[in-house]
Order: sequence, then C-alpha cells, then structure tokens
Amino acid sequence: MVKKEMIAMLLAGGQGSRLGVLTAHVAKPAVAFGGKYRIIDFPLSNCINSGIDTVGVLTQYRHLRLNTHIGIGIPWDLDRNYGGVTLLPPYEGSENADWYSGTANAIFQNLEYIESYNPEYVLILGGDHIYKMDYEVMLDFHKSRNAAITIACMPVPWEEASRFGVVVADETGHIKEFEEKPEKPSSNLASMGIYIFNWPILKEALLTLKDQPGCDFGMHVIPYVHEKTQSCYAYEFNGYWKDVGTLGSYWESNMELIDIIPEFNLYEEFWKIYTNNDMITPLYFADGSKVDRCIVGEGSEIYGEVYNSVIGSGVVIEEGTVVRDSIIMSGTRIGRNCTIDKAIVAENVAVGDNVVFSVGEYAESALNPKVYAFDLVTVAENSVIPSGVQI
Ligand code: ADQ
Ligand code: ADP
Repeated sequence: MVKKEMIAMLLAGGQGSRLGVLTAHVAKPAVAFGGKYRIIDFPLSNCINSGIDTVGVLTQYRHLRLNTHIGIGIPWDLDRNYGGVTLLPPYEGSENADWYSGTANAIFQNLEYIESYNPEYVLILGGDHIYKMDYEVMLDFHKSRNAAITIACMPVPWEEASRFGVVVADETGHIKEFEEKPEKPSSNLASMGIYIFNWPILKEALLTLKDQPGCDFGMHVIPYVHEKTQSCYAYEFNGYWKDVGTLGSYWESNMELIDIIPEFNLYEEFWKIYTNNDMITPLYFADGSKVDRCIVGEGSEIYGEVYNSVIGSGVVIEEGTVVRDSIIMSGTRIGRNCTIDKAIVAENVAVGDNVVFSVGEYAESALNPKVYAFDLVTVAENSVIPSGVQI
C-alpha cells in the first residue's frame, strides 16, 4: 500500500455542553455555522486545501447528524478508495473499551487505522474551531525544526490563558515549558490544540500511557513527550481562530461574518470552505421585504425584514416580522408579525405569529423547557413556539 506522509485525526467527540440546547441533539462539530456550513467544515476544508487526503474523524456523542453530513466525503473531495474521510466511532477498531475516555485515548483506540497508512506524521485536530490554516506550512516548520511535536499556538488575552494549554518558547519556537490549563499561567501563548507528531513518537507515547485514565493530549501526552524528547516546538499562527464553544462566542463569530470586511472571509477563492448542502431552490425576496447586512442561505423566502443576521438555507420569514442580530438556522419558519432580537434559533423550528424573542430575563418556561433566555434567546432544534409567546 502507498504510504501517506501525513494523515489527520480530527477529534469530534467532545460533549459541547457549553453550547446548551444547540448540542442537545447534535455533536458540536455538526452545529450549523455561517448560514450554510457546519463547524466541522472548517477543519475538513483546511485538510483538503492543505493537500491532506486522509482524515479520520473520531466521533462519539450524538454523531448521527455528523455521519449524515460527512457521508463519504464528496463535498470535500475526500471520497477515496484509499484514504479519504473515515468516521471512527469508539466501537470500531477498539480493543476493549467502548468509549473514548479522553482525546489521546481516542487516538489510541484507533492505532490500527493509523498504522494502515504507515504515516510519517500525524496531525491532530479539534473539531470546534473556526479558522483557516495551511497545515502543509506547519509541516514544513515541523520538519525544519526536526521536531518531535509541533503545537500550533496563538497569543490570547492574559485573563483567558488559564483555559488553554500554554507554552513558553524561545525565538526559534523551541518549547521550554508546557502547562495544561494552569491556574497561574506563565505565558499567554496558547496551544490551539492542533499538533503534528512524528508518528513513531506519538505511538510510543500512546502505548506507554495507555492505562492512564482519561488519557488526554494536553494533560498527559504532551508533558510526556516534552519531558522525554525536549524537542517540542511552537508554531505561531497569526490568523483568525475562534473557539465557538460557548453561546456567546458562537453568536459573536457568526456576527463577525457579516462585517463589510470580515476578519474571517468566507468569500476567498483561494481557500474555499466546502460543505454538504442539498438545497436546490433559489432565494426569494418578496415585495416589500428588506434585507440589510445579512448572510442568507439558498432556498430561503423572506417576506419580512432582516437586519444584521445570519440566516440558513430554506428559512421562511413571514410578512410583518422583523429579525435583528440573530442566527436563524436552516429549515426554520418564523410566522407573521414577530420580533426576533438577538436570538439563536436552531434548525427546523416552527415559530408562530406575533412571537417576541428579545433579551429578557431567564425564562425556562413551563411552555417549553428547551427555551432559555440569557443575554441571547436560544431555541433548540425542532421546537414549536406557539403564536403570541414572548421571551
Ligand atoms: P480543550 O479545549 O479542553 O483543550 P478538549 O476537551 O481536549 O479541548 O477537546 C479537544 C477536541 O477533542 C474537541 O474538538 C473535542 O470535541 C474533542 N474531544 C474531546 N474529548 C474527546 C473524546 N473523548 N473523543 C473524541 N474527541 C474528543 C485542548 C488542549 C489545550 C488547548 C485547547 C485549545 O488540551 O491545551 O489549549 O484544546 O482549544
Ligand atoms: P464542553 O465543555 O462544552 O462540553 P467539549 O467537551 O467539546 O465542550 O470540550 C471543551 C473542553 O474545553 C471542556 O473540557 C472544557 O473544560 C474546556 N474549556 C475550554 N474553554 C473553556 C471555558 N471558557 N470555560 C470552561 N471550560 C472550557
């Protein structure tokens, strides 16, 4: 079999509990983003744009949507006989466990998959960040330093540093210290959770640490390899990179897409983001409709007014309704004369007439336990909101 120089392992098995109702039924990487995409489209597109054609996707929680979305990988040109994209749920190829107890344990349970490609390098990716990165450039850096591991890193505000792995590195990128989520960080250069490993080194570490409960990259594997090889490097990334792990950051990064010159641009020809979209009908703007500063997906029908919003595909916004600063996901219908302000309405929701969503107080209503209001009104997918409801 042909050897692959580098394959990617995309970790898509986190719980994503901080996204609340948005991940009640779907895995975080499968959550819609930017109108027509899902979060996982970003790392998957980065792979193919970087020339990586073999990607294992490690799934576990609520992975049905993820499976349907990825399918055999056609939109990303990852439908291959050898390589391509492979979904790797815990029960396949695992020796004795039926659950990925940690990120490194997930990789350990798929040793055979990796071995079948006999790679020199393995790229480990998370499934919950929005960014564009050329992993090939990172690999060149890795080779030039003769590194055991290269960790993609980015400076973050000091007050946020303690929720990341942080590194202290010299000007060549050589890592002197690595600490996973330290209480008192000694640096604000954060690990992005993107690693290139020399495969023999990663394999040795996984076999050594295999009995470690909840074996994790940040907690166990990186400290182990750092200690052992003293050859870990930080690859500094300076582009846009956003953790969409909380409702606030999720909303904010969607809103950033509609800036006139967005910091994160979906329209760049040289780095396309691919997705699976079966919507075939065109967009329709009715007489008297108003749409200002929005992204709107195909197949949507707008009869009302929409401002500063990200609208998915196949969304219907009826007459007399005003939507502002909101994310409305695919397949949702909003009735007449509604006011929707600063809301995240998930997929296939049916909202009646004269409904008001505006930033109110906490409202876990008797009406529908899936509806919450923080500083955003968030509605779970497939919910039905009867006419006249005010949140
Ligand atoms: P965390 O943000 O805590 O830290 P982590 O929980 O390790 O991230 O999840 C990383 C990725 O793996 C996510 O995409 C998640 O969905 C997935 N994942 C989590 N558990 C999994 C499991 N059991 N099986 C499969 N997939 C799983 C990491 C690093 C930090 C770094 C941040 C950057 O540990 O050092 O700073 O990422 O966000
Ligand atoms: P969640 O924590 O929403 O369930 P994941 O399981 O996908 O999400 O993994 C995210 C991991 O990131 C969690 O283990 C969590 O501890 C950590 N984390 C990252 N950023 C933060 C943050 N701002 N606050 C708390 N935990 C965070």
